[in-house]
Amino acid sequence: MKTRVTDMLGIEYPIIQGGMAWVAEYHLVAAVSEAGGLGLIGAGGAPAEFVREQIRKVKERTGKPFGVNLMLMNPEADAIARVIVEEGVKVVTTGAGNPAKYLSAWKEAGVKVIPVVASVAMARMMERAGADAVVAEGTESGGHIGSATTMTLVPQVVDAVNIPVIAAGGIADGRGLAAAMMLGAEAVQLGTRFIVARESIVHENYKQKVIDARDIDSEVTGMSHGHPVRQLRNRMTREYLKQEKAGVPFEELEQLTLGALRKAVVEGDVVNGTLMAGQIAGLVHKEQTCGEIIREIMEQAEQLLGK
Ligand code: TUI
Repeated sequence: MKTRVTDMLGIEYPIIQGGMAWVAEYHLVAAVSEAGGLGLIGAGGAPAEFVREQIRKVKERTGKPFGVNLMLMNPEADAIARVIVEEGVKVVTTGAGNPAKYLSAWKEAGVKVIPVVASVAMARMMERAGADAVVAEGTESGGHIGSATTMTLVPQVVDAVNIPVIAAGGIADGRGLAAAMMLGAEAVQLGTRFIVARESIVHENYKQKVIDARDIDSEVTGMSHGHPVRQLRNRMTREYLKQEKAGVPFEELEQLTLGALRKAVVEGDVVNGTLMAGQIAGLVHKEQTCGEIIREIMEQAEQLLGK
């Protein structure tokens, strides 16, 4: 299934891994890339030098293409943008903001730039700024989200830009990949299914929560203050939503979530931690290696698309 995205990135299959903070570290990234997809280091809120180490560790494990996801609200975003160039990273995706100020430096260094967008306007702006592709991410996704669904966003972005579009949000199997192709996407980005990958260092408790989740088990916190984050329902979301409804200010609510993603991923605290995951968690039933996940998705999609 060759597309402009597989050609541009030099990957075997049109599957890229979401840049999940704490989750997408070098073990997962190298495993996804080795399996023929594109692994992406999730810089999240990490310091620049940590990201540099991660890049070097991925290079020790695989000679295949991989990238870095830069979360633009990271206070060290400028420094990470430089590390990406210094370490010769070939692909960058960005999230939670507008990466325009880094584009010229990245383009000069030959880095392929793929901003994650949640609207047609942002996709157009990124194409004009020189982006090589965009990820159109629907509200079904885990983590920080926009409001349009994948089904509505992807074809509208496809019609609005000439650069390739990668679909994200609510995709976890071959049916999702086939559907995304039908909407005009040239690859898909998956997060939730890779949380439970065998090579993912996510704590067993968090993986089990994803595996046990049903279709309606995610909540969106932070909607009222413009920072909507999708995560699995637990005591943390109940408390957050209760306080949010009562009008507790953003700064105080932030105290609740400080360090909560780390707590979930590293410590396995599924009660007070933030269990970011997409609505498709209900479709994710077991832990598998990245190779098994990618092969299964490709076989199913190829059959459906008659390839
Ligand atoms: O970035 C993501 N997903 C994320 S980032 C993240 S870390 C975090 N943790 C707690 C609170 C907030 C963030 C967890 N998940 N996905 C890509 C994405 N980008 N989704 C939506 C957007 C987006 C939103 C607005 C992109 C651009 C944008 O434009 C803003 C502007 O500056 O115009």
